[in-house]
Amino acid sequence: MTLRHRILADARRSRLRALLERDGPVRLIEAHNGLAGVIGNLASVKVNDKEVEFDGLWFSSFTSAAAKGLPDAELYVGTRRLETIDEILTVTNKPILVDGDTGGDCVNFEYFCSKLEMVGVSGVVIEDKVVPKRNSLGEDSHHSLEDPHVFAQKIARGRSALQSNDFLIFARIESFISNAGLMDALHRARVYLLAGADGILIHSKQNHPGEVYEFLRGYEEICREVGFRRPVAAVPTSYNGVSCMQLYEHGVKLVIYANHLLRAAHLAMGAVCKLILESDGSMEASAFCSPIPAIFDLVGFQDIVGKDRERMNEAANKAAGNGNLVKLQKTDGG
Ligand code: SPV
Ligand code: MG
Repeated sequence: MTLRHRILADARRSRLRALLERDGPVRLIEAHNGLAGVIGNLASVKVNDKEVEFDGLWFSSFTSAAAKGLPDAELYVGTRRLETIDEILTVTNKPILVDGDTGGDCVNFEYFCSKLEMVGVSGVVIEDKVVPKRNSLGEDSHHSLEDPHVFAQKIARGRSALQSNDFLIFARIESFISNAGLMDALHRARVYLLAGADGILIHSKQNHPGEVYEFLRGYEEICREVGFRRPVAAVPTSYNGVSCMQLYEHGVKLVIYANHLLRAAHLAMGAVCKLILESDGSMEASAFCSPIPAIFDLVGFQDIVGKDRERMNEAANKAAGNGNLVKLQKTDGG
C-alpha cells in the first residue's frame, strides 16, 4: 500500500455524480484487487499533447471472482466482496462503481448499499436477472429475468437505505443478453427510471453496438415521456471495435472497460509459466514480467525505504553531533 493516493470517503463518494454532470464521456477501468486498482488509478498517457486518464474504477464481479479462482455466479458475495472493495479503496483515490450482481433480495441490497455508501463507494449497478445470476458473456448460459416490478422495488428499497444524495444506483437491463428483445428492454428502462434508478446500464454481447444504439433511440423517447433523463452506461467488451467517443456521440455517458486488467494478467501469467517450463529457467520469461523496482515503487515500498534512510541519516547526524560535542568538551578541558 502507498500513502500517496488517499482520499476520505465523503470526498470520494460524490465524484462520480459530479463527473456524470459535466460534459464528455466518463471512462471506468476494471479493478479486481488492490494492485489492479493502483494501476488503473494511476494509468495516464499523452494523446495529442493532452494527458488522458481513466475517470474511475469498476469493481467487476467477473474479474474479482476470477481473481479468487471462482466463477462469476454470485458465489462470492457479502463481506468477502466488501473486503476486496475495501482493499481497492485503501490504495486509490478515484471514484468506484461496484458491480452488485442481482443485489440479492431487498434486504441484502439495502445493507449492501448502506455499507458501500458509508465506505466511500460512488454507486452500485444491479442487474435484472433472477438470483443467482450467471455471467452475461457465457456462450451457452441460461438467464432468467426478474419481473421488472419486483426489480423496481429492489431499486426503491436500495434508495431508501441511503443517507446522501451522492450514491448512485444503476439498473442494468439484461433483455438483450436473455434474448427478450428491444421492447422488453425499453419497458424495463421506463419502470426502473420511475422507481428512482440514477442511471441505466444496457448490456449486449453482440460483436457490434447495433442493439445498444437501437435501445438508445427508444430510450430518448421514454425520457421525453417521463420528463427526465438519467445517464446510460455500456460495457463494450464484445463490441470492442467501437470507441468511447463513438458511444458517447450515440448517447452513452459511462463507458466501462470491465475486465481488461484481469485478462491481461491472465495472459501474461500463462505465458510466463509456459516459458519457464520450456526453457528450464526464467531469463526468457523476464520480457513478460515487470521489473521488481517498478512494483516496489507502485505499492509504496520505495517510500518506506526513503523514510528508513532519512531516519538512519538523522540518527547518524545526531550521533556525529554528540561525538563532536564530546570532543569539544575534551579540548575545553571538561
Ligand atoms: C462484470 O464485469 O462482472 C460484468 C460485466 O458484470 S460482464 O462480465 O460483461 O457481465
Ligand atoms: Mg458482473
